[in-house]
Amino acid sequence: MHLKRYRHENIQDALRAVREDLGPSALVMSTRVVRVRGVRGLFGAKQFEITAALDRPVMSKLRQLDEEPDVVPAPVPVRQPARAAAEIAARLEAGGMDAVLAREIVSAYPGSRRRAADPAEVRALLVGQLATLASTDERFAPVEVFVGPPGAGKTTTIAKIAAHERALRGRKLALISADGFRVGAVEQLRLYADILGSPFLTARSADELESALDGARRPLLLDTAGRSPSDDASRDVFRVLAGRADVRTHLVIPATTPATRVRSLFERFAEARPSRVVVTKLDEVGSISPILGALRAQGLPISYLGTGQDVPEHLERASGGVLAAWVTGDAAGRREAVA
Ligand SMILES: Nc1nc2c(ncn2[C@@H]2O[C@H](COP(=O)(O)OP(=O)(O)OP(=O)(O)O)[C@@H](O)[C@H]2O)c(=O)[nH]1
Ligand SMILES: [Mg+2]
Repeated sequence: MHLKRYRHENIQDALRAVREDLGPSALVMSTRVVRVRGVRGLFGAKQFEITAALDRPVMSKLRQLDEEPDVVPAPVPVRQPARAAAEIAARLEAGGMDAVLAREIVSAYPGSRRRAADPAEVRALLVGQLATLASTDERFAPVEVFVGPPGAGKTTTIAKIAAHERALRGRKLALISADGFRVGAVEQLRLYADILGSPFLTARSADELESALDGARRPLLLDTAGRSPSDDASRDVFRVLAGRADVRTHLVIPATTPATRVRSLFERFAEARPSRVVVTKLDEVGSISPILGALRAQGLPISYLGTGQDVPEHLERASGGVLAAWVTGDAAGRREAVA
């Protein structure tokens, strides 16, 4: 596979350079803002960098979304005498895990073996228990909707998912922005659609949304406005979506949300009827554990994890293995090792 990087002052120029150099079948692997090399960079000058590939790549650096991560042995040191159940629970709690969840995980461990807890077995237990917090969706719903508080990472998550799908399966998912009033917000998604060659539509009213949903090919990803869920425009969007059977709605929550605020966030977005949760900004917190406990109480499975700003690299599909890696700190360690 032929990978090349293009750096320009703005993303349109970078994109044009990709197309001129590699042709229309070029595949955009990632986009990011980087500091300009040399003296200008010292003064804070930035450029857009696009990494593009010529043919359909083997995604060697990207983890396949459906793939379980290679499970690294748990960093539970083997110690004699072996750790008892209470100690394992205490360790999980010390990592910030909600006490109820920690005790529940440990209580699933066979009582007779608790005094001789084998690290690999504890790890397997953790994976098994955390798998209950992850969604098991193998396919896209016809309409995948993303709602959530301002700046949660809705648009970025959509771009990451669409880019993965394009890279892994060559499929161009349609993107719709129901954020029609905020020019900048529309342009952000339009730009990603342009980069990926995805069909793109905007909707500024309930009627426009109905016809966009009816007209666009499936599966499609729908971006919503980062405004209060109780304002009229948001309600219009939620009303249209509530009337449709082909919709799956993800509530996007930054991992930086205090656990005590998770419940009120769910209440605020109840009208949007989310059935999945996306947890973003995992790279910005010390531990995933506090928010996991809070999410578990809400009973909605986690679909994706946002683990940084880069599109599409910083996205993982939630699974028991992935969540366990974030709980134990292995995932963050791996991320730093790659960076
Ligand atoms: N560190 C980090 N930043 C993220 C992540 N996901 C998104 N962001 C950043 O968060 C900021 C907001 O992301 P958007 O995708 O625009 O968020 P949004 O929910 O669409 O925002 P509104 O449409 O304004 O409500 C951007 O600077 C993103 O790069 C993540 O997983 N980690
Ligand atoms: Mg947005």
